[in-house]
Amino acid sequence: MGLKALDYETMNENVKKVQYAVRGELYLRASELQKEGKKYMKSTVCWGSMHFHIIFTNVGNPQALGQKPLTFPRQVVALCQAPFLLDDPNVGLIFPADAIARAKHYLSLTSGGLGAYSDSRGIPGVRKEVAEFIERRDGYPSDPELIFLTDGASKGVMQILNCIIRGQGDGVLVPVPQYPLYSATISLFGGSLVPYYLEETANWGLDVNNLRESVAQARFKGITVRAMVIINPGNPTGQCLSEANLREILNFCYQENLVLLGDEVYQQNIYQDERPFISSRKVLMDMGPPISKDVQLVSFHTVSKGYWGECGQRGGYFEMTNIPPKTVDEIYKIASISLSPNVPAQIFMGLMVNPLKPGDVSYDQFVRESKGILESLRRRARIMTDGFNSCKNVVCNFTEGAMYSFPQLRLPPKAIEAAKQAGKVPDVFYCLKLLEATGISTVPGSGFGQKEGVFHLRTTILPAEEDMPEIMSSFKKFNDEFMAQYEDNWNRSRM
Ligand code: DCS
Repeated sequence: MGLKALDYETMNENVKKVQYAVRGELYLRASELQKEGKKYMKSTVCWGSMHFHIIFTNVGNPQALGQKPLTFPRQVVALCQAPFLLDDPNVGLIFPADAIARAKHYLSLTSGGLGAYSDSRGIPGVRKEVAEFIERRDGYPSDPELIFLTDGASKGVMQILNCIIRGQGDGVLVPVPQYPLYSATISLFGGSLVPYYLEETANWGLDVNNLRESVAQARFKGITVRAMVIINPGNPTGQCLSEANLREILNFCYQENLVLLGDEVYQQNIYQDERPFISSRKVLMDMGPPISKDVQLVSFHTVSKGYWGECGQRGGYFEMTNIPPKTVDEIYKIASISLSPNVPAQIFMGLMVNPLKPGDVSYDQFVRESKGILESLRRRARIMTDGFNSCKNVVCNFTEGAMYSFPQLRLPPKAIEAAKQAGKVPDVFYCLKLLEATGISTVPGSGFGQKEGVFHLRTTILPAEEDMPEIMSSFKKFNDEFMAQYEDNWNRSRM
């Protein structure tokens, strides 16, 4: 019998090519160690001086690291999930009046409650709430017909890239370092990734001259560059783009005829005051015609980030600007193949874009909870940056936004040699040793892309604030010993 379609040798090569480091080798090893650690704990054996316990800082998954969900949205969705509670005479004893009212509102927007498919673009009433949010945020009207709700921002990004990439000759400009959703999806759809490098010494800023250079090189290879991705605030780099920079980018897209994909999932995660978040769409509209009427823009948002951190709910949206109606119809058709985005997640999205107002019964609690999370993230961003910068051979830009710290590791040549001998990329080697020594599970910089010969790791800033000092001191102890060990060897071998 010959090979079958799902035998490894014959399956779709694009699938095999995909790499996704956030759940890659390091994550798998951390999961194994966690299982082993549990065994140790059961037999009350300690590993080193303390129980070995894995700190998963590889994924921006706040609630997995102990962040409590906001109370109000959970109350509303609980009532939507169990609408019979609304008929219970005691419901008012457990749920506040505004949660009850909001649950009734969302149920009235659905056709059959949370157990029924919605329109494939999402519930019209929720898309209207998203449009109103965008209008309040940017000061320009937004059309609900051009907003699609999705299962997390990821699904939206995949849908749009699918519509752009026709084959290997089509290129998409992607920042390096980047969140591997982009590299992985471009591989999956058989397109070409065209990298543009962010400037580490300029706090991961984006230099338009680098873009020109990248496009020129791609064209030389026969690639048609069709779109450009920006991640603002950046993952893994944490930088916030200034308004002036966004203008340059939009001008560039206009001149080069590129669709701009604006990944703005971290728009609420800002930890400095010099560069508040400004959306690509607002800047585009501010620029006026002809640019504002010409540049095609798709912007993405999610309920997974911000102070919501509702990653498991899988709620997102994208908004299209200057996309012709016939294309929108095609995108609708493709969305219809999956029938409907998650309906409970759509309610979370509605609640995120249409939050409580002063005077609502639950308002004070909501503000207390959300401010508490954001202020703590701001402090944690500082603790991490300072911690990394106090380590030997480590330099780290401040996390201006998003949820990550991305320190550079200046690995001694002997460490690079040792990695080679172990058959590992140097930063993978470092991160594995870090994991084994401390339980801190990070992602090597190579998973996001970085300049040749330069090494990083990515960690989230999400571990509980009270655990941070201990995590950073255990990191420092490991790092300084690691660096000293390989520097010593290096110096000795040169003597
Ligand atoms: N865009 C960026 C820049 C992201 O960082 C993520 C998730 C997404 C989109 C997709 O999020 P949702 O599909 O949940 O809306 N970030 C991953 C990361 O780097 N760590 O955790 C998840």
